[in-house]
Amino acid sequence: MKIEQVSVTVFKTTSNTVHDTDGHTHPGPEHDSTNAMLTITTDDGHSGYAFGQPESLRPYVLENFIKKVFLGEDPMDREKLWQALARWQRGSGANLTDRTLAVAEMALWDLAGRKLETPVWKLLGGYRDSVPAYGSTMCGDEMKDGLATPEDYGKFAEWMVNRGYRAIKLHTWMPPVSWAPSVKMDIKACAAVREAVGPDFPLMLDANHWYSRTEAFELGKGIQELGYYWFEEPMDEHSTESYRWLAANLEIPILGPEYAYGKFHTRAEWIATKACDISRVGVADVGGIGPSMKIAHLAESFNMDCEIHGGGAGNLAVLGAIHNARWYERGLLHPFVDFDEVPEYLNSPIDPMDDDGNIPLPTRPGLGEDINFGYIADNVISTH
Ligand code: LLH
Ligand code: MG
Repeated sequence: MKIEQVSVTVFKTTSNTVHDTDGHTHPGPEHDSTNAMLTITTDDGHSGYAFGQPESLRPYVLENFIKKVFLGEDPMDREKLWQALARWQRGSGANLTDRTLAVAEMALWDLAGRKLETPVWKLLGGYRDSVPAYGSTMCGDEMKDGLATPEDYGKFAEWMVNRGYRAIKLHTWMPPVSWAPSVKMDIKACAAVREAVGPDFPLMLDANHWYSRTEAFELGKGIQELGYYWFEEPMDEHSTESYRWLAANLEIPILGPEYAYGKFHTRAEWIATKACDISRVGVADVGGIGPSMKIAHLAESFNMDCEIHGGGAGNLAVLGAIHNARWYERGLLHPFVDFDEVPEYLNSPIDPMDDDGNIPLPTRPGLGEDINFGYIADNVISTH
């Protein structure tokens, strides 16, 4: 079996979220948006699919890197193909990103699963057939009845508990919110949520990512008194030493790194230098499912949990195959956004959640996405 064709379909979608000037997601007016589907097909008629941002799969990237590495190769040689792409990143002039690697590698996994008629999480070695979810809020805003005040967070937390979420993570206010960041306001929001959900409900905080050490320390102390379960990314993650200092000075577990570059190498440094108590990986952050599994296993060797950043098919596959992660991150949630609405390019959601806060692992072969090929065909913007 050889890869015969690799192509990208860019198509129109509808979105009701927007990004601010720091890249945070917020509710917005309904507007046209775009998505891209990478398709890999073999000489014996098998296909694999994965979705990504059109910019990560633009013609230059497809022609100069993905096709050059993939065409004519056995799609089951995932490690060989991933290593070839990962090595090429250094000399790619920053064109080949971890996000591109992740989409390309996920399409290989999807192809393998479809060919073998098995879900990817089972190919990886199944551990569980469902996973509890935590509700992960959007960052704070200045919208009336949105996430503008500590009381708004408290009210929304009550809604999340009633919806079934098994834990809650707050993203609090960050620039460009006019008065943010504010340690005092973050602690007030965390206190309002604790008050709303009671003393035993698991809560986590992912606050402004650019606090100083002293600010991070003050905030960490505040939420450890409120019985929060983990403290995530309060400072720039490229300073491992700052996190080592924070972890040494606080009792609350420090989780990370989430966005720091360097894949498993960076996670290993954080664990070895005691910069974190819980490791962190997301398939889009580290270049795919394979490297995510390496990181989860690395953490396991240190008796450490490794919590998964973000949702979607790839992250679910990893969660289905590891034991050292407690929750699926479902979101980002906001009072104005119906997260249960199915995106038009799918026939059913990848992460439906029952009233007890459980997400079943998909039973479809491959990554398990129920792709609406008809919608995509009707809304093509370009193919390459
Ligand atoms: O800053 C943000 O908008 C969020 O932190 C976002 O990146 C989210 O993906 C996250 O960190 N989840 O854990
Ligand atoms: Mg985070």
